[in-house]
Amino acid sequence: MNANLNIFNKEYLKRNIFALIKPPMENQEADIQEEVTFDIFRNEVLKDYKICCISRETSLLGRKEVLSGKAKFGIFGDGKEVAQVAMAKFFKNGDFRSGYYRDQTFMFASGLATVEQFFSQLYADPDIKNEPFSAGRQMNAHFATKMVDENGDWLDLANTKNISADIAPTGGQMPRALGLAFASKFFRNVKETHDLKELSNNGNEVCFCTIGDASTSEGHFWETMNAVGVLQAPLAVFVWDDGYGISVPKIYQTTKGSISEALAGMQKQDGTNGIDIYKLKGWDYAGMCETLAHAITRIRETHTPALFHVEEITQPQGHSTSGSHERYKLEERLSWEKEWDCIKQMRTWILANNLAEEEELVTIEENAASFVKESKQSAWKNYLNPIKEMVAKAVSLLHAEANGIPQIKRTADELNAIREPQRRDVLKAIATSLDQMDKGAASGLKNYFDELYSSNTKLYDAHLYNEGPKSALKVAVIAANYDNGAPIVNGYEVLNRYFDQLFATNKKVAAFGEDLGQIGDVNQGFSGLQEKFGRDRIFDTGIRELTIMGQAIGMALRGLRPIAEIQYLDYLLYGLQPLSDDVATTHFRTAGQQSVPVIIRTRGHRLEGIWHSGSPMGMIINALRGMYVCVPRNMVQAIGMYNTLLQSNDPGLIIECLNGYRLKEKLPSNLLEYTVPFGIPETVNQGDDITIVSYGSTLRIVIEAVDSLQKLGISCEVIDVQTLLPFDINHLIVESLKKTSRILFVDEDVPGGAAAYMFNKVMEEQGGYRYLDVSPRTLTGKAHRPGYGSDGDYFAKPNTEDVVRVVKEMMEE
Ligand SMILES: Cc1ncc(C[n+]2csc(CCOP(=O)(O)OP(=O)(O)O)c2C)c(N)n1
Repeated sequence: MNANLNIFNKEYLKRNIFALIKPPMENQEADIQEEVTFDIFRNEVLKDYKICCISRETSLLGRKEVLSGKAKFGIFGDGKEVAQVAMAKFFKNGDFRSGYYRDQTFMFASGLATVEQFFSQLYADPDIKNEPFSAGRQMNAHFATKMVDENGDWLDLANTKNISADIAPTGGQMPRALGLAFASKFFRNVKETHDLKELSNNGNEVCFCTIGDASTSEGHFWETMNAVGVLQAPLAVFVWDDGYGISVPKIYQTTKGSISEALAGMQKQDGTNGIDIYKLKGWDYAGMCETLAHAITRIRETHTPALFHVEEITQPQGHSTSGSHERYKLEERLSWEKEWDCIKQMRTWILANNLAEEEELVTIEENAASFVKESKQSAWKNYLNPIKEMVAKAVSLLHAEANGIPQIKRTADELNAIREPQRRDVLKAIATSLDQMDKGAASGLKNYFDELYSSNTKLYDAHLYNEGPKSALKVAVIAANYDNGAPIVNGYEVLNRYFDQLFATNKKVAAFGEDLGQIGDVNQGFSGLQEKFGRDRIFDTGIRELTIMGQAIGMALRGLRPIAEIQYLDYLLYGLQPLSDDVATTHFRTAGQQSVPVIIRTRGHRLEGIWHSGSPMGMIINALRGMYVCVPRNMVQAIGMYNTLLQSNDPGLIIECLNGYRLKEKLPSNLLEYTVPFGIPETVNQGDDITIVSYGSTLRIVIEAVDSLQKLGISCEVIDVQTLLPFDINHLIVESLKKTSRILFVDEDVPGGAAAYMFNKVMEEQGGYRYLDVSPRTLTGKAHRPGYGSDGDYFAKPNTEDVVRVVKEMMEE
């Protein structure tokens, strides 16, 4: 017997019994009869062994399904089974998981996924009843649980086990994990939230996070570990260390080849912050249960984060279905992996400790195999039957309406003969046949095509944004009111008064970012408010844009209303990845089951120098489909946008004008009520000769130019688009163009950036080309960034004289 195995003895049993069975026995008397305890212990172990066997069979059969062509790609959790049944024991109601594609066993053990559902996702079944994680949108093993209902109300997350939707970019789960854990700290510390019983049990939840050893090379991992070490939030990070990132071994990934060694300086000591670090062996069931029992309790109670470096994990089938690991693993490693397969080791341990007879284990294994086979078949039937029905109906209509055209009959027969048809086969067969028929002849077929096209398009396209009552586009429009003699104040003071009122009335709101707490942000929007509302709601963060975004994501998923700040728009790039990959896809990739209403606040457009003048709007709007992008021309408009977002479940980015904080604005009297509707441009100057479309800081340049042009007898209509996403949903701009027949799009992005996007929207989507008398134009910034100083700005960004010149040219054309 191998000396590394925990052989059962009385002392060991006692320790492990309590580690293993504590959760179900919480209400029992302490001195339980040892025999009774032993039975419970034994059953618990065998139940776990069964889940491991089921999960392994799922991996083996799953791979076969891909290799036989029934699914496109497969990635499985074989080799991680034992560690994950151990981990799942301590995952309680109210807890969250932010993980990656290896966690099927954890999902099975937590009761959050069935094998049948796993196969439905492998087949990309778009029926959410069969595939409840993403309705066929995500690759297999990308899990999620439902967190909001159809009305956009948060479910009782404090009493369910919760899975934030997985994403494929390695390490992308880390920033979100920080936020999910941090939300518990917020709920614990902000007493006003203690009545939000459905969202948190006073912050007693743990966020379980999983990551592969190679993905710890990502900056996301390091930034998260540092941030959580500082913040002291209840985060449990499990590193599944199988030694490789696809083919690249960990000596090329991690300093000293060990993530726990590399992180040692972050180890929490008496009287310091930091993280607890544990080393576990992925085949050591009893050892893992024992450590986790006390470690997770400590995280829950003390909010001390921990890293579990789970070593000696294997990958029996290699990384994924994309290749075989025999290509890059040495024979020695492959045979070590066989010997140290966690299920094999757990089996040996069970037998060595007399927890079961060989026969009993064989029965468990055989039952697991047949159960997985049945689940797989059932998932396949569920997936295929609706398509077969479509095929049958299409074939019968094709025959009925072929009107003697042989090619159509052939198409029908070919469609009928496909063994594993897909929706697109049906649509293609009908579409190509309709092309050969007289228009209007095949009405049944045409109707069926339209029906299929629309229902399937919805199946694959819906939920990019909230579509129900919590859509930002459904927020009631309320205008700003002004009292007689309303004060005229600086832009930053308008914001400051608004945030003051907001924090006094909405306990779910938090604001954070670099220099946002103590000094109240670099432009004083939050000046004095930390003192008033406390450090738990308004606070400074480290310089870590990526995880500031993650902090917001996790909080928003848990029903809070974070306003997370990126100090300058130029630094949004550091935080763009989680916004693009995570925020913008959350509602879509969960088919509407999760919402992440973050508000990202930043300031940008022209000021001074290469990194305080950026307006990379084209990049942003192309990266953030799934978020709303607001470009207010002043702070009063910005507040209306904050109000709109706060009433909805949609995520949004608000870019305040960096040069607008000291400009005077009239203070509205209904700061908390008025809203700015999204996608509705505002005409800020009426005119007849030319339409000028712009937004943000450039708008002021345009207005200056318009005054000069007026003197030259040219009358300009100026339109502020207000939001780039969405863009002019009622096509108001083309109405202006109908009147003026000339149009100029002005912004300070690079050529081909957001101005080109606006141009495309108006010309193609709104059919603006029909109303043009002269060629439409864009006036943008230069391709390079502005040099420092006012002249740098003048020669790089469009200025008043440029607008005047271009408009005059267009008038003379
Ligand atoms: C940002 C990013 N880069 C590269 C990839 C491609 N990729 C997918 S998995 C993987 C290796 C991950 O290895 P590890 O973190 O050890 O996890 P394992 O798959 O071994 O469990 C790579 C490089 C990706 N998904 N995302």
